Amino acid sequence: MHARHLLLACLNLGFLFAAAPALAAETPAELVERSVAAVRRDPEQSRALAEQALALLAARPDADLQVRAHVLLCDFHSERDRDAAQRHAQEARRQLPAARRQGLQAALLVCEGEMLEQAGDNAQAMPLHEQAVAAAEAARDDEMLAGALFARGYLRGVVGEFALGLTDLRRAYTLYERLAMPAHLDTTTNAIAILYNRMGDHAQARHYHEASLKMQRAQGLRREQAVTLHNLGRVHEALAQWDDAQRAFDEVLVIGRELGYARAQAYALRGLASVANARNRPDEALRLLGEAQRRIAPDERLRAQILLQRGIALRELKRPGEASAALREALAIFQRAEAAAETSLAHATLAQTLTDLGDWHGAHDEQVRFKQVSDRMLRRQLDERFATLKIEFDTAAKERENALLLRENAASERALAQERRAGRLQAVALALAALLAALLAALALRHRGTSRRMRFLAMTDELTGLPNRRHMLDRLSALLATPGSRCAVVIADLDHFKSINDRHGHLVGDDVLRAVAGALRAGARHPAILGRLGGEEFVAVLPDANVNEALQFGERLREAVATLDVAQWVPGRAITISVGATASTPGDDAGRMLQRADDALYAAKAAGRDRTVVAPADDEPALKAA
Ligand code: GH3
Ligand code: MG
Ligand code: MG
Repeated sequence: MHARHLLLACLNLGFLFAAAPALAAETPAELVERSVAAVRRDPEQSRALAEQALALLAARPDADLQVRAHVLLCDFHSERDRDAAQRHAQEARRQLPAARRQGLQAALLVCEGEMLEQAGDNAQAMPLHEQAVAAAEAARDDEMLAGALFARGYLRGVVGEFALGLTDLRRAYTLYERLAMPAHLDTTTNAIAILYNRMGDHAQARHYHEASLKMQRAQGLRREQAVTLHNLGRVHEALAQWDDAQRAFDEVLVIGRELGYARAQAYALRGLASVANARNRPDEALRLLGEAQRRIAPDERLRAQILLQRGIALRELKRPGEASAALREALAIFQRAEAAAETSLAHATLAQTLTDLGDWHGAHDEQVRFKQVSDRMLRRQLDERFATLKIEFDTAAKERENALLLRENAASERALAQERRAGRLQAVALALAALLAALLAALALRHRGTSRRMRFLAMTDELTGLPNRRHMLDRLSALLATPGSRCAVVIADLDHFKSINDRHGHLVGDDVLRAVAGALRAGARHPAILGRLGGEEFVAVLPDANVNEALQFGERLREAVATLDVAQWVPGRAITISVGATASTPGDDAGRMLQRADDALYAAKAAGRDRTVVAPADDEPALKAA
């Protein structure tokens, strides 16, 4: 009935579909390619090209190409010449073991299944389509798989397994989409529409057909338009939209004539006959059916469709005997093909015809069968609609789940990558931190050394290496701050030192200062602390010392300097120092002690130098010289 074969003509050659440019000297591969491309526009040319390719391949065998060409010819003949189709299928099967492309087996199985369908043997055809799907899946050949799924899905629709059929067709659709095969997408859309129509969901069917028709018109695909228009006509027929149905079938007829496409013409004429019957024009219907009959090739389903319409027309023409004969013949074919809708319609018409004949018993039987078949069909349609909804829901859920999984995978991969990156960064950061820590430690060490040195430098007199004035004042203050402690301070000043500088130069003066510092250091024994106050003045702090001890200490210093040999710097000259000393009093401070010692020193200078003078206690007015 439906333009199943028109669809299949486009379908099974999917693996070869590619528009090939016409070349001058063509290889078998190019011929096969062009043959595939021509399937849609010009089946006769397609056949001629496939035969040409086979002729060339006889001299230069190539199993893949030979199998392809034979499958092409199998497809071509399956609609026209069963024996020829059979021969090509056998030839393809013989050469298949030598072919490299494992998936080719699926295409062959599909054509073999198709031949059985053409013979009205759907029960035998189904296992072949199932094998085709399995073979394509095993070969991981998406193109072949799409073709096999298409064939199986279509047939499942025919036998009323709508939900499963829809699943197959949708899988085929997805594969064709992925393979970027728009023409096959279109064919699949058509098949989905046909299936909806069978399911009784005419609105969906019409929607799919119209979408597909629009695309085909835009691309100028005349042959495909004929197929779609015919199917659209069938939808209108089912919905009793007779004007629309007529318009569709008329156009199919026009295209069929334009393309010399006999099968399309036969289908269109059957459709127009159905419209004529609906409009109570049985004569016209019979005429149209007669024309259709003359055009058809071995297509049992179409023959049964024609017989059904003939039966309707003949009954209308009050020729119930002929009508019942036609209807019974149609019924047998429909029943074998498990075509529920047509079987049901044939039963109903036969019941009426038998009533006309006065065969009440037979009429009743047919009425009962009609009820059974139509009830079963309706139940099935309902069940399948539910199943379809469930599959749609499951598919949508699965897709969502897959999308979610994909997203999750992507996310966890991103997370892993980030973790790895973070890990690397962490390692780098750790290394940098360690390096930094080492640097800081080194810097800190150096800083500590530096600051210690700086501190040392800050507290040390550069010239002599003795503690400087600040250091000495700190030490003295610290001593004085200790409760109950006492100490003495001694200041020594070189006598007439300026004259050394003046006579021998400043550098010699420095040398002499260093030599004196050495002598003083030697003279000032522990626990005395010796430092340089500045210029040519030195100071000593004597912990736990009284005035007498300070005096003795001063004298020792003076002797140490006096015995110093400075001939190398200032030949013929002795160095002397004047010393001022003082002892601490309770509550004393560094400033006051230094001042007293300095006063004593001044007194020593004034008294003629080269001597030690002890400062009197605060209440003593005079200075005591040693
Ligand atoms: P008096 O006996 O009165 O102390 O006489 P004086 O010349 O030693 O004392 P005065 O205060 O007049 O001179 C001190 C000189 O010491 C002046 C200065 O040039 C010199 N002097 C101070 N510090 C240094 C120094 O670090 N190196 C050298 N070479 N000379 C210095
Ligand atoms: Mg001085
Ligand atoms: Mg001096």
